[in-house]
Amino acid sequence: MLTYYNHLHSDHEGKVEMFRGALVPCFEVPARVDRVLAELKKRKLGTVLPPNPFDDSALLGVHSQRYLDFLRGAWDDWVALDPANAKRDALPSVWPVRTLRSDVLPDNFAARMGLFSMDAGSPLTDGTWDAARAGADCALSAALAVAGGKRAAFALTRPPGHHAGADFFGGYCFLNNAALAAQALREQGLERVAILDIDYHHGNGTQAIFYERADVFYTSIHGDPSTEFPFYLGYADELGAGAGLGFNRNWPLPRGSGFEVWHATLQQALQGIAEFDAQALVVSLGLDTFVGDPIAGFTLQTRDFLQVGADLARAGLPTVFVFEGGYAVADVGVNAVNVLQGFDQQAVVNKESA
Ligand code: OKP
Ligand code: ZN
Repeated sequence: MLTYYNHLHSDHEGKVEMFRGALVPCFEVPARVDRVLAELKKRKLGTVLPPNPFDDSALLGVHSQRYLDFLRGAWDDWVALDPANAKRDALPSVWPVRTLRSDVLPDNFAARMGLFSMDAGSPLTDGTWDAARAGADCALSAALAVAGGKRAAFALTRPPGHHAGADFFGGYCFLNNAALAAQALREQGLERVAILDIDYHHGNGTQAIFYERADVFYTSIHGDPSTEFPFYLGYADELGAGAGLGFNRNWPLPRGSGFEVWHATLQQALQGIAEFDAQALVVSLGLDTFVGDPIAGFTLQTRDFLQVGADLARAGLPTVFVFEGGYAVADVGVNAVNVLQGFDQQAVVNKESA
């Protein structure tokens, strides 16, 4: 598996997130990606490369200019408020909900943090921009490799991306790597791109970015938003809007669901991708469906991830994998690489029987 590894990922290292009224240690830690890299190397699963650099303009197909300008300068603005902030993560605490204005850009930093975010669980740090920006390069590099004829490529990066919208961060995400990959595939001339999101959490950012478009089909299997983050999106009745009507499909499952029901649902999601007649596939690869995940509620086992990879390969599409969640740090490497190895093994079988 051709892997683009974000060598700057550990520059983003949040200390705390707001959870149930307390600041608790972050779940989204650098060791997550370190584990995946170590397991890839242990199994000698293909080549690991640094990303190719892309111009900031490559982000504008997905994110707004004013959001990118905010994110690039946010840490310096935070420290300018008070030099002591250099030792503290920046977290938002106020948001423009219904009836408040989000068209005006406030000068106040806290106000801008709230304007461009959705939760208080996503600390912004000294290295957040550099890490997220290099992650975007990984996703774009993987997309270009696949557009250029590679069967598959993997963007191994953090922070994750699928909760980040066109102009907001949240759910540990800052730049939407999967959306960037899908948009890059479109710009390389692939007419219909499918995004399959198998993270435990619904990818609200990705869905919203493509909600009114017919050229990118988003489908996701996730914990029921009625009880699970991100709560305010991810229901089964969200089918797309305008030209995008019919090009969004959600598969919420109750907390506690196991592999049998999850796997049957995967077949339905893949069927939707086949009916859409996708020319390429982007997989938002979250491993937080694992039974041991500390912040999620499905019960997939380590061996199940091999099967998941094989099923994805059977779809027969050029595939970009983008690393998302998975917080059982000791297991996330084996689980992620099981998907990739399952995919590679099945891809060989496909080829031989073609
Ligand atoms: C990001 B990704 C736990 C609260 C949950 C948000 C979860 C974001 C998950 N303390 N906070 O989809 O894996
Ligand atoms: Zn998740």
